Amino acid sequence: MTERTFVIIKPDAVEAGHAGEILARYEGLGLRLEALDLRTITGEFSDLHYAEHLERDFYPALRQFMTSGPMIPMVLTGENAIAQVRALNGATDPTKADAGTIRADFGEGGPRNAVHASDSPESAAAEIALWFPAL
Ligand code: FUP
Repeated sequence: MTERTFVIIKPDAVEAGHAGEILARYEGLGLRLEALDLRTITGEFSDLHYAEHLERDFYPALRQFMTSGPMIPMVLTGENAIAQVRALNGATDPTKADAGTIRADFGEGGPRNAVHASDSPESAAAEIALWFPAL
């Protein structure tokens, strides 16, 4: 099934100079770029993106991190794009991510886990509408 997913190369990975390698790994899955930007967001925009996490104890640190510098949001299209990208990204906690995944290789821990990706067709549609409304 050809589908779209929404992905962010987060500020930690951009700052560390890993954006090109991470993007190459997504392209290596056979996925195609449909939109891409270098963008710094406000706290209010972070609240919209992470609406389901606003009340969580980790959210203030996550919000601080997500507004700390430029990130690369993108839309990727291809066969089983959502599941393929989630598998390549690895577990949310980089210390628990399988060897060879993006988070194991580039994540540090806490909110600094290198990447974000949609976890369902519904979240992909909502995130693409929020970040790339022209699509
Ligand atoms: P994921 O779907 O893998 O991005 O994970 P979540 O939506 O559960 O979490 C969103 C972000 O919050 C993660 F990328 C990292 C951060 N987070 C923490 O900092 N601490 C936690 O305990 C859980 C998540």
